[in-house]
Amino acid sequence: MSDAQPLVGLIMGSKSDWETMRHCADTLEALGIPFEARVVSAHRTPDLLFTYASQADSRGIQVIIAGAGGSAHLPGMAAAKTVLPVLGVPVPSRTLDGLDSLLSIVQMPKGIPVGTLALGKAGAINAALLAAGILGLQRPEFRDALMNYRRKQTEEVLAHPDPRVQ
Ligand code: RP5
Repeated sequence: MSDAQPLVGLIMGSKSDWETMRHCADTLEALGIPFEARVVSAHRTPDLLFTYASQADSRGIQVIIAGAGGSAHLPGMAAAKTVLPVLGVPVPSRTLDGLDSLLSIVQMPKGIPVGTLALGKAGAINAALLAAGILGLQRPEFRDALMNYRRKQTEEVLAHPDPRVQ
């Protein structure tokens, strides 16, 4: 992680979410986007969540990415305390395979939006890419990093057209 002012606040409900959310952190790092990573639980540390979400804007955070599993209130409650864009990543749960996480994050009532990504690793990576797109509206270096990421991804597919060859 760099010493630069974090632009993305990457929060998650538990240390156990890191196995999924580290893919988001890796992608932000690859794109050169400064971020901070914190465990902030809607249920176990509700006061910390309120403080974090309500102060993020004034601390210079521009996008919040919130990953949570089970009865996953973290993204929605964070969104309730800030007008920053909040991207929600449903983390696979042990009992219901993450369907609980997905439904509790995606099904926000009107008025307080959460941009919900796919369940698990794909959502974690895509949250970072979407954050790059948002930040890239003002910061051309992040837009360029995103375009470069996608160009490499396309080249990688085109370079290996035969699915039987590793
Ligand atoms: C949620 O409860 C977390 O986001 C996590 O996905 C889930 C389980 O947490 P642990 O019991 O593993 O700490 O708050």
